[in-house]
Amino acid sequence: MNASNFVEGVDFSMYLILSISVFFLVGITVVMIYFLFRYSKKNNPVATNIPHNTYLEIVWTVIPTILVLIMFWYGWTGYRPMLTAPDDAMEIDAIGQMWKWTFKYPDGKTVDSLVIPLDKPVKLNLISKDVLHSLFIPAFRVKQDVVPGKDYMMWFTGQKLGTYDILCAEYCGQLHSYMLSTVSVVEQDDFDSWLVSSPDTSNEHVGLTLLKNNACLSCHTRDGSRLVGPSFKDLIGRNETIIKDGEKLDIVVDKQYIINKIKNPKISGVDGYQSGLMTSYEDILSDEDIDNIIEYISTLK
Ligand code: HEC
Ligand SMILES: [Cu+2]
Repeated sequence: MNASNFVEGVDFSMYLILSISVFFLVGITVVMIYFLFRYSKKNNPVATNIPHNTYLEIVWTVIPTILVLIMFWYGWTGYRPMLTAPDDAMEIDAIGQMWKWTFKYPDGKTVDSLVIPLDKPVKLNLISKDVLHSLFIPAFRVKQDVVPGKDYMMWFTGQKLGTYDILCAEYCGQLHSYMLSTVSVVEQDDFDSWLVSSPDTSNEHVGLTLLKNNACLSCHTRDGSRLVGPSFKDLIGRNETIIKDGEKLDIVVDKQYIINKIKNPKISGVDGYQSGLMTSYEDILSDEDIDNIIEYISTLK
């Protein structure tokens, strides 16, 4: 059984086009080498002038036309079913942001890696929070751009139990290659119990869970090392230079500064870091969430 319902159509047209191409590559090369000897000056001292050959010209027009149409036909029939998802498909939001995939199920369950039931069509609504991404599941033979402000979707049916890679296939900045995830195809029963289970975050600080779920840790570390953004370690009370309205300003980081930064990151930049990468979390995090984040950050010493 193939990993998804699209493997057969995509692979067939791939192998068809590849075989036709290999056939002509080898065929033309062989004929070319043969002609090189057969019509060399030694073997064929007097050249024949052939002005026209209607029969040959019809043959080399009609045959390639048919071949191209065959390639088109199988390419199209492999691709067309991808354009319309079945009505009974389970809809999941797939959210791309620098540099993390997040998947949100109809009941609100939000996870980093996709889990889907065997033999059930799944439709992913592709949403980008910032720049162009592209959701690519090689084993399923599906790939679709994720464009901010546009409603794109992809659908598929997982037909073989297993775990398959998910990648971002559109260069989206420095840590593009970190946008890895997986899709696990499981039995319906296992899916049902997985869906109602909640991940074990009981002994994790709420603030840390929030940092993980909102991709903050793709850009900020907890151990003092520099990533795309400044580390959260020793952040509160840190003396630093920020850039506001084109001017440098020395500040001491406090709670209010962090709140402003999370709600409206573009209001100021941090000296030595590229600004404009962080997007606003004003509509995503509640004031309570932000309090929890700050409380957690203040423990990072
Ligand atoms: C795409 C990368 C990215 C993500 C995701 C991101 N940030 Fe940032 N953040 C940055 C960069 C870059 C800076 C520094 C430049 C600037 O201020 O624009 C920054 C600055 C900050 C600052 C100010 C730090 C300082 O030293 O002044 C805070 C606080 C912060 N981010 C918190 C967060 C939180 C909380 C989240 C998640 C809810 C988050 N960031 C998500 C890239 C990111
Ligand atoms: Cu990406």
